[in-house]
Amino acid sequence: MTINPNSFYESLNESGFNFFAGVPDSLLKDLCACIFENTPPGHNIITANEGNALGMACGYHIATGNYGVVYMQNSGEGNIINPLLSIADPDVYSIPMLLLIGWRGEPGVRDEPQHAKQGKVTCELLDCMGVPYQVLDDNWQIQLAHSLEIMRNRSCPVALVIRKNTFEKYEFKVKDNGSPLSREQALEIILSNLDEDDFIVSTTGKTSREIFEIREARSQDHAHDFLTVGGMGHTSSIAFGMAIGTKKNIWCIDGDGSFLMHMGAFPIIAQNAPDNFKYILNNNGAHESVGGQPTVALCIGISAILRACGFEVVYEASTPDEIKTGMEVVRKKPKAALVITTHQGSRIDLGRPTKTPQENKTVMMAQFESYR
Ligand SMILES: Cc1ncc(C[n+]2csc(CCOP(=O)(O)OP(=O)(O)O)c2C)c(N)n1
Repeated sequence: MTINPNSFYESLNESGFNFFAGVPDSLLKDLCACIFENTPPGHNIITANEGNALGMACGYHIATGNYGVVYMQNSGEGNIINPLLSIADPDVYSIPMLLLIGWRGEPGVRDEPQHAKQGKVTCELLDCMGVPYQVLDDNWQIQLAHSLEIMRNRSCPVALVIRKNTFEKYEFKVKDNGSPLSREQALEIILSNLDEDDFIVSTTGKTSREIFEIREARSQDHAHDFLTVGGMGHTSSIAFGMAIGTKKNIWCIDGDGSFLMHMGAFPIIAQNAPDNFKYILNNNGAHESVGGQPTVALCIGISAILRACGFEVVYEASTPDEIKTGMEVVRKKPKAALVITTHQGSRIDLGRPTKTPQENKTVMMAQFESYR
C-alpha cells in the first residue's frame, strides 16, 4: 500500500504538527511537494542544510510548546548529528520533534553507490543516537500516534524512516524562472569550452549525471571529471583541495542548493584560492534534482556574496555567448567565478554514471599522475 501525501499531511496537522523544515529528497518528493503547497508562509522552511532545520524545530518548540517536523534524505542524518546530540537530546535540552527520514540505499533495494553505506547504517545511527524510530508502513496512523506519545512522554526527537515508493504521486508545478537555457545545455557549452587538460569537480544530483552522459555521447573518457555523487555541499571544498594539489585548472561546477548548504566554506575558499581554482555556479533557484522545490538563490545577491567572500571577478551569464565569454574571463583571471542562471527541467531518459566512484577516482588519480 502507498500512502496518500494529503492524508498523511492532514494527519500531521490534526496531530498538532504545524511547523515544517528540511531539505527535500527525491524519495520524499511527493510529501515535500504536498507540505510545500499546503503550509502557510513561514511554516515550511526549505533550509540550507538539515542541521539548520533541526535547529529551527528546537526554537519553535521552545517558543510555542508545539512539535516541529524535520524532513530529510538519510544523507541529512549526517548534517543533524551535532544539533541533535548536543541540543535536542534528552541529556541536553530534551526537545521533542518528528524526524521524517527518506531511506535511500535500503539494503536489498537497488540504489546508487553514494547511498550504499548510509542506507546500511540509517537505522543503526538512530539506535546509536538513542532516537526512537519506526519504519513507516501500512499502519502509519498508529505509528504517527505512537511517535506523538513517545514525544510527549520522553520529550525527545522521534523518527519515522520512510522507504522508497511509500507515498503516492503528488503533482507539483515548478515555477518557470524565464531563463533561456537548461542546465544540460549550459553544461554542454561549459564542456565544449574546457581545455583537454582541465579538470571538473561537479556537484551532487543531475549535474554530475548530465556531465557523465555528455562525455559518453562525445566518446570522451571520464578521467578529468570528479562526480561528487554524495557529500552535497562539499563540491567546492573538494575542488579547492584538488586545486591546491595540482597546477592544472580545476573547474568546480556547483548548484545553488549545494552552494547554500555549506556556504560557510566560501569565504575560506575565496581567501585561499589558488589561481587554478575556477568556480562556476549553476543557479536554477531550485533543488531541481529532487523535485524542484525552490531555494532562495534567485532572491539573493549570489554574485555580491561571492565578491564579498573574496572573488575578485564574478561574471553573470544566461546565454551561450555569455557562458563562453564568462569562461574566458574566469580562465584568465585569478579568484574569478561564473554564475549561470538556467531554467529547471531535465531529460526523462537521463541515465546515471555507469562507472563506480572508485573507478572514477582511480582513473582520475592516474590522470593526475600522468601530468606530474
Ligand atoms: C545532505 C544531503 N541532503 C539532501 C540531499 C538530496 N539532494 C540531492 S541533489 C539535491 C538538490 C541539489 O540542488 P542544487 O545544488 O541546486 O542542484 P540542482 O539539482 O538544482 O541542479 C538534493 C537536495 C543530499 N544528496 N544530501
